[in-house]
Amino acid sequence: MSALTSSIITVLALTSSASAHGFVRGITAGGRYYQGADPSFQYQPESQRPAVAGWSAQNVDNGFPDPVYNAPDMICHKSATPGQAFVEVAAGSPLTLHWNTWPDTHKGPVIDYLANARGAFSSINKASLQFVKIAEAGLSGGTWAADRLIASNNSWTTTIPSSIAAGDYVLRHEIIALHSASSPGGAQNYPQCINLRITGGGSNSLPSGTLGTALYTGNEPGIVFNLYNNPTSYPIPGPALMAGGSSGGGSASGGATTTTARATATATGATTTKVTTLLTATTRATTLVTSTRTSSPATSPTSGGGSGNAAALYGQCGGSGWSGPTSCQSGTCKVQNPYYSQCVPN
Ligand SMILES: [Cu+2]
Repeated sequence: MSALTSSIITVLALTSSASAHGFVRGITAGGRYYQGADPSFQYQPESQRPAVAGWSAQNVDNGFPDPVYNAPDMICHKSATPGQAFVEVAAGSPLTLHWNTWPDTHKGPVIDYLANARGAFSSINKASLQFVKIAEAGLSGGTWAADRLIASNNSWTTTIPSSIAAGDYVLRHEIIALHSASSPGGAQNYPQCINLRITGGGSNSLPSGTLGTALYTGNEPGIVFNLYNNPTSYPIPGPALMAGGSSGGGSASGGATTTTARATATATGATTTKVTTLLTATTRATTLVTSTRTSSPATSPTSGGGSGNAAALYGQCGGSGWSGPTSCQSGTCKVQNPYYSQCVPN
């Protein structure tokens, strides 16, 4: 073909590969579902935006911050500001992050970092957060972590190390897409920050770590990487995994099984039974992480589970494309914007 035609095709290919990625639409921990920061919240007046644990950012395009690794946008995504709520999770227990979607072209690692919040969530200075890597997964048995995430209904489960001290923290959950990473500046980082209130635990309050602007240089072999020559190994970038962190984890079924075991404490052997066999008998939370490949909002669980098909307080109850519950276990379903209705207190 002509040079012109081929360059047009190249532009189109680049455009489409950069058009459909995702964000964390919800978090499950301790048997509860928490709403994430939906980028479409920014279309509503500030006073009416739902208070959520996820940090909001300028990612309505589902995109990624510029690959400038020492820039503040690399900390928690573009122009990110702290969430106003938090997810409560016990040290040593799993937490599942539900992405709205993830394209199978965007292969790469999934990494989780934790930083001590050093005060109230509302007054966090993101530039001073010091992150410690608590979990990492790259290429394992020929399968990319991002593909395992897709296969788990676009969800990823990480475990809070049991040594972490009770307190307030920020989780930096990240997928790095490597489809254009064969040269510097081509990797796409998708950091998503979530406020966590950790309970129980040990004595490690993560007094120090790595600034979000110093996690990567942009030139290390895990950021510059050729995806297309059948690699058998992949060097996960970033600071070292903490002692007691999890490597290669991210099984959504692991988290679901634990959640199920907790939700159905009387069901003996729940933790050893296959999740698929639990599907018929247990909670909506289990259904979410084990059901269809595409992350349909219809499978969204609700806080506390149970209670039939009604959404929990602060859960989603409507919006464009929404096929989940449209009634509320408590409160009233309020239209927040064309994309999101939420159960709010009466
Ligand atoms: Cu993309």
